[in-house]
Amino acid sequence: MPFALTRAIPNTFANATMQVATAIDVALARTQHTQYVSALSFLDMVTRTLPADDQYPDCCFVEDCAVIANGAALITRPGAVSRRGETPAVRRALASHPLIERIEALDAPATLDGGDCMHIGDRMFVGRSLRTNEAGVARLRKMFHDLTIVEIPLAEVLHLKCVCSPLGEDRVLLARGTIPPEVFRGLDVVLIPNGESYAANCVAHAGKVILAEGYPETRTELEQRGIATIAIPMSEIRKADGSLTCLSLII
Ligand code: CIR
Repeated sequence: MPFALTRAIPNTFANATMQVATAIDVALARTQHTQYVSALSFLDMVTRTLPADDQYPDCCFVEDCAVIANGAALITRPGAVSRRGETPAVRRALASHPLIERIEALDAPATLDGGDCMHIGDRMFVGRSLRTNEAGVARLRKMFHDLTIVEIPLAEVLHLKCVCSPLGEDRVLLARGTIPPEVFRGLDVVLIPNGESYAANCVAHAGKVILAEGYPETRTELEQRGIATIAIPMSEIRKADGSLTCLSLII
């Protein structure tokens, strides 16, 4: 059974880095986070939620703190200085997990956010964003030398997974008009309208998907392929420029 690590919403969440809308309702964000954790159970995952740390308003976005593949975890050095102190708690939690055999950490000047990394099959796609630099990508290559690392230049979005996410081992969900589909050669690319690009970030496992509420065309695209969906409200998480994958690290 897969394991998902999450971290609670801190009291300081309204001060999150890179907000895309104002007036975050922290209490509502907590309700939405609880719904997210319950939805992970719909995907048959075992969950563990770390306590929040009010020193770090973005600490619920654990995805950015590590990249996990094939039993190895690379602890990142987040691109936003305000987020660098989030990683030790995540490292401790991963270190005690029986499926993690190797843990290494990024050193300065490298920066890398987990939201820029997407592992599908024998490839790891990595976005070169404002958060992930060349040294970060080089370290990723070294750590995951058994995978083919495919670098994707990014503009206009915070992270790679703002516009795409894995739908299993051979399929990817992608917002039309963002990354050229040819980048995902050999995969079944499920294109969704650019107007629904927020829904391109979903959490998939075992033929089921959690997606953000309010994206009917994406939901239909998925269900037409026989994928069971659960849609959850994400309004407050989104205001902090967060989406579904950002809230968990899955082993
Ligand atoms: C940040 O600016 O880092 C946070 N407010 C949002 C992080 C979202 N994480 C993700 O997409 N992986």
